[in-house]
Amino acid sequence: MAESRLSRMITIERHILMEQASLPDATGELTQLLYDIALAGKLIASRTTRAGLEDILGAAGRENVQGEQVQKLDVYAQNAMFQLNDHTGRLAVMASEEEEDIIPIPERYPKGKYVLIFEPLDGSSNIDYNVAVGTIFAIYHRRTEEGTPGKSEDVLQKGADICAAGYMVYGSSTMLVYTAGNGVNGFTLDPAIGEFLLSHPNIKLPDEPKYYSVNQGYTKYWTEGLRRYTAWLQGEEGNQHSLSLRYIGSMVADIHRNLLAGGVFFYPADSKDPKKPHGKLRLLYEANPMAYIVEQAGGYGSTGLGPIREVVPESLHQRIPLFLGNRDLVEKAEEFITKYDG
Ligand code: FDP
Repeated sequence: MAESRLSRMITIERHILMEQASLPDATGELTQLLYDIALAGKLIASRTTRAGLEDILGAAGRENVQGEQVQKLDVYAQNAMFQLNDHTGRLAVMASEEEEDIIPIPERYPKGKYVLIFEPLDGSSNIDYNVAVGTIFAIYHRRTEEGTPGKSEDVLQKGADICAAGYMVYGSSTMLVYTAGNGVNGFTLDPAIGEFLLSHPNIKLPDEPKYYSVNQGYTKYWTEGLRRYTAWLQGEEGNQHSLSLRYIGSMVADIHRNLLAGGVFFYPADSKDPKKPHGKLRLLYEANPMAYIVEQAGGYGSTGLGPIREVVPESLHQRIPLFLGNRDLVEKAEEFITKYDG
């Protein structure tokens, strides 16, 4: 008898459990943690699709028609990620792009063996314009003693030590893309049944890339190496091929597109703001998880001088230049930077 379509349907829960079964030492805790993050993603997705309505129904800080406090979306996303994960006993500590310090697990709850680092709402300056935004997360094993409250050293780990990472993108549909070191898989939220269903198994960057993505409005703040590299992407500087430019300005959405279509996303160091000599994006919340995902899909993540995931973090909100995408395109950036800016 032919296999039915329903029996081929793989929910994220089933997929994570299948991955867990292939790891002999797995206890199921990472599985549960990923599932809680997926649930936070569903909650955030349901809010992002109502973003404009919340404005009509009540401004942030006031009550909406249901008598609830209306929160800004980034505050809501922060709370969803925190509150779904603070009490489960799976985490030692958390850190978020939205919070200045590490986020301890409240005293009354048990402390677990994992560390969760997240960017609750990436691309938030786009929300008012109905452009896709996202949530990014990275999971590490704690370094400090089990059962005790987690510390900064649990959070300040190299990207090379990540054990799982992913993102949710709230776009024309909501997708969750994650890797636990065994390839990258993408799930699309079916709003009718409230489940993430496997829609993009084993994502690999296509060999023939299509796009380059950068805020080219900042060209005048760039080094010579960066300008020449961008010209190379446009089919100059001895390159026979040119790529198309696509830049949304929402990192998750930009990288998601390039992951599926092939290409390179970069947010380099520039001289625009002397207070930000290393660009805008954060090592812990954005660069490391995205580099891990891109590398699991066959690509490469670089600072322009070497692998992002080898950088030893010095502070929680450290910024870093980044180049992410097809390996040959990223290595070319390193080549230009070394040659002209080194
Ligand atoms: P946003 O400030 O809207 O949260 O994380 C920062 C980020 O967005 C990225 O998502 C995005 O790629 C970048 O900033 C856009 O910055 P520019 O406007 O400087 O290009």
